[in-house]
Amino acid sequence: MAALYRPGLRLSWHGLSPLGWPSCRSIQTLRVLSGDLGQLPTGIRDFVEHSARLCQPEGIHICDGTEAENTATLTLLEQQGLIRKLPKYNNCWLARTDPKDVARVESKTVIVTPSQRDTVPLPAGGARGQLGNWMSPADFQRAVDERFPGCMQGEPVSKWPCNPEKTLIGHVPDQWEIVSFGSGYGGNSLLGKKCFALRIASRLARDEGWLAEHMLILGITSPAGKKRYVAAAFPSACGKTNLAMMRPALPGWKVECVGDDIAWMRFDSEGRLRAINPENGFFGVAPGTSATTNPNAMATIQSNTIFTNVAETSDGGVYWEGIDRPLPPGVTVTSWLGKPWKPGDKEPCAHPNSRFCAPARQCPIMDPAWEAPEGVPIDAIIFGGRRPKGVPLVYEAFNWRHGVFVGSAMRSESTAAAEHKGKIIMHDPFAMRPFFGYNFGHYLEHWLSMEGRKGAQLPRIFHVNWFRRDEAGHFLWPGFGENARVLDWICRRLEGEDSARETPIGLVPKEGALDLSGLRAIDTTQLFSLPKDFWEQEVRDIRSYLTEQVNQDLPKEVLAELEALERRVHKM
Ligand code: SAT
Ligand code: MN
Repeated sequence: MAALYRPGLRLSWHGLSPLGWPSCRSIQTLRVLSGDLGQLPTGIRDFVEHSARLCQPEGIHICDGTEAENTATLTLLEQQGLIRKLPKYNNCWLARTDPKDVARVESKTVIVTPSQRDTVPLPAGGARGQLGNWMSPADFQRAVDERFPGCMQGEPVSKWPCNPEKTLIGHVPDQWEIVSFGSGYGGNSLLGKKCFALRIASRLARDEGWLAEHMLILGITSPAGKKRYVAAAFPSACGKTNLAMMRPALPGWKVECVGDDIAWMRFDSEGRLRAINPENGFFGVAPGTSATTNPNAMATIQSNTIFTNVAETSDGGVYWEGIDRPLPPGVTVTSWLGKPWKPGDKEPCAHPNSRFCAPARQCPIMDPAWEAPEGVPIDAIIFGGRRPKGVPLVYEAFNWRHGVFVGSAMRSESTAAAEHKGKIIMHDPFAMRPFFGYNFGHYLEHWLSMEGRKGAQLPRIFHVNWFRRDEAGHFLWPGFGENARVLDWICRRLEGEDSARETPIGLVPKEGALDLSGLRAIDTTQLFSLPKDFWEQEVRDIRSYLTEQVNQDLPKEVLAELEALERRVHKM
């Protein structure tokens, strides 16, 4: 799998890329199987022709985005044995990837700029940088020369063409260019997603004064009919899709979905922050998705959906851990590895990062404005993570600057969406660690600069944690639809309600301010407790992370917020 991508924004092609693509080995006639090269804008045509001469595919297909094209592509993939039909549903398909090609590969994802510091901060004391990978233009050129010439020649040998040893996902922000080699997995190969809509777009956003963020967008309407929109950043596989499609457990509330993964946000002429979802569908984690945890996702994926690395039932359906659906008598399961599987087996039937890919318009609760070009007005930004200990259910930042610090200090249990192993608490500032398109210190400056924008009505910033556990390891909060109770408190805070009390880390709901009616035995004392020893350790960890990793590029405002938190925690 090799892909070259140039977003069509302000496309330019200089004949020879400034990086200097490898020279073509032979100038053969290009075989266009479908579409008309002559109809393409000159820049795109040059790019296609150059890429084809480089990679030497047997033919070129120019996409037209029609339903007929979609059907023909699915049929071709089925004939080649790459996908199989799931007869239980309407136009649903199963793809089993090479077991070595199942997640994003952060270690092989690079940003190419002449100066290293434009891409990443230089860590203190020679520590290994954790905020992205920089590659020099010369090294990148060599890497491209090694991989691309003739890479599309001949028949693919394996059913799932990939090249894990040579995988490389390169971004050249100065040219708005993405070069991906060796992986067919979502975030590595759907280049409009993380590569463009986050990494390249975050750089564009910095240059042009807007924000490209790893955030869901949802609309929430109160029983009184007041509608608000919020954007929320959580690391991958932390329940963003579940929150974006939530069925509120509180009577009278309505949630509508604008997007579940990426938000592009800019201030309009009235100073309101407006957000659009740049995606057309959902690429959600299958395990854990069920009629209980996310009924709207389950409704969305009944038709026109491609499943990857889930298990298959003998009656032509799908299956995964946490689907919460007993197997009908006589129905057997084949695992994502194509092996017989039965409940109780040690290995999971679906890969933990197995996915569904479905059109957004099929979600029963898409917001009427989800495709509105002007975007929806954002009143609150929510940060969150998977924190088993110490971090309360919800708190509000004191102000924008404190909120930016809260985003910079985000941490979460590691995710199956990347190659990390085991459950460790990882720093994931703004849930953007794998997706920054430029130096994180400069990104922080950019966020801080929003405060100085004339007329900007800054959204309020909150932090949530649905995942706190008690001593015995049980979740202290039921989560899912019950999270509407937290959104209710957030909405009341936005209305100006005096329902918060100050703590050293931020503003938490006053006693009784969180609507817990109808919920059994919630231990709010534990849920909101702030153990001093935990927070002392937390600020130590945040300090060593920010000072070591962001080092010289850490804005003084963020350092000042950290020091203020240290002082408040010290006095606890
Ligand atoms: O892994 S993907 O980038 O395809 C999806 C995600 O992490 O949100
Ligand atoms: Mn994501």
